[in-house]
Amino acid sequence: MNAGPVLPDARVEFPASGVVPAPHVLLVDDDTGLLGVTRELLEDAGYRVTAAEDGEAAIRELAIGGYDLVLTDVGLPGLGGVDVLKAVRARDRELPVVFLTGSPSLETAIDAVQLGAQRYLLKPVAATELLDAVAAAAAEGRQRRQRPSAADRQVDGLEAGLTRAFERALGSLWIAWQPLFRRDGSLFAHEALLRSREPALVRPAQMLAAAERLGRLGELAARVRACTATDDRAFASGLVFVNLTPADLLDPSLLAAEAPFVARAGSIVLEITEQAPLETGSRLRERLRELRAAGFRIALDDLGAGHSNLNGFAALEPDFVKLDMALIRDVDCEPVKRRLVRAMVETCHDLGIAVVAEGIERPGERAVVEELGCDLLQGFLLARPAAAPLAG
Ligand code: G
Ligand code: MN
Repeated sequence: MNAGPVLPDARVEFPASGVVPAPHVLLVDDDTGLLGVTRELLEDAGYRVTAAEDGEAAIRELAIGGYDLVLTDVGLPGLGGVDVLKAVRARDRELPVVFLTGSPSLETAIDAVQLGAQRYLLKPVAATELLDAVAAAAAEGRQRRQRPSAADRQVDGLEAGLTRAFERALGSLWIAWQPLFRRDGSLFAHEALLRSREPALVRPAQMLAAAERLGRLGELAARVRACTATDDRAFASGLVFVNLTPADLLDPSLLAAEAPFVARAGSIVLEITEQAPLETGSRLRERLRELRAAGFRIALDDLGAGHSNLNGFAALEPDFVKLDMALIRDVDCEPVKRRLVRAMVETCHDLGIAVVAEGIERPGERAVVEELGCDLLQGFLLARPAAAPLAG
C-alpha cells in the first residue's frame, strides 16, 4: 500500500448545500497514511467523508446508515473488503461500492462482481482515476435510488401480468346459463353466470378477485350486464337472473338510459348477495324504489350461506329468496336443515316471496325441497350451466 493518490487540480462541483447534500462517502483503509490522503482528496472534491480503519468499524458505520457510497480497501486485517461488501448488500441492494486493492486476486474480483461492486481499482491509483470512479459510482447510485426498488419492480411486474390476464379474461368473457325450473318441471328462468376463457382466471372467483385487486369490479360487472342483456336467446324463454354485489346496486351506470340492460328490466331479476354487509339506510331504499320503477325484480341470493344474514330480508323486500346450496346439501338426511328450510319457506310465503332451492344435486334433495314447498328448483341434477340457454 505504497504510493498515494496524486492530487488533482480539478474539483468536482456539487450543487450548493441545502438543495442536494454532497455525497457521503464511507472510506475504509487500514493504511492510515493513505486513508488521510484519500480523505483529503475526496473532501477537496466536495464529498463528505467518514473514515474507518478496519472492516468492523466500517460495518458499524454502515449500520448507522446515511452513506451514498463506500470506497474500501480489499486487503483489510480481520474482516476484509469482501465482508464489508456483503454487509452492505445485506442491507442495501443499491449502495455503490468501489474496491481498491494493492494485490488483486481473481477470487476477490469475482466476489466483488457477484456482489455488485461498481468499480475495482488497482493501487496505486491516480487521483483523477479515483475521483472519476467515485463520481461515476455516486451518480449511478443516485440514479438507481430514483428508480423503483427491485421489490417494487417485482410488484409492478405482477400487477402488469395480472392486468394483462384480467384484460384477456374481459375480452374472452362469456355467459353460462343455468335454468331454473318450476316444480312441475317447466322452464321458468335462467341464471346468467360469469365465465371467461382466460386460463389464468378460469374460475369466476379468481376473476372477481383480480378485478377487486385492480379496482375494476365495476367494469367487470358492467361487462357481465352488457353480455347478458344482449343475448336474446335466454330472454326468449323466460326471466333472467343476474348476480350483483351491493356495490353494483348503487352503480349509476346500472340505470343508464341507453344501457341494453335497462331496456330488458321487466325480464330481469337482480340477485343480491350479502358478501359485504348491505347498506340499510335511505340511499338503498331510494335505489330499490328506482330499480323497481324501472321494472327490475329483486332476489336475495345465497340465504343460509356462511356470509349471509337475515338483514337482506327487511332491507331488500325481495321478490325471490334463493336458499343457498349449503342448506340444500343433504337436506334429506339432516333433520335440522329440513326444519330450517321449512321455516324459511313458511316465512317467505307469508311475505309473498317465491323461494328458489339452489344447488340441488341428488333426487333425495329434490324430493324434500319440493315437499317443503320450494317454488323453483336449480342445480346440477336438473341442469348444469351451459353455453346455450334452454329453449322455452
Ligand atoms: O352464488 P350463486 O348462487 O350465484 O352461485 C352460483 C354458482 O353455483 C355457479 O357458479 C354455478 O356453477 C354453481 N352451481 C349451480 N348449481 C350447482 C349445483 O347443483 N352444485 C354445485 N356444487 N354448484 C352449483
Ligand atoms: Mn346467484
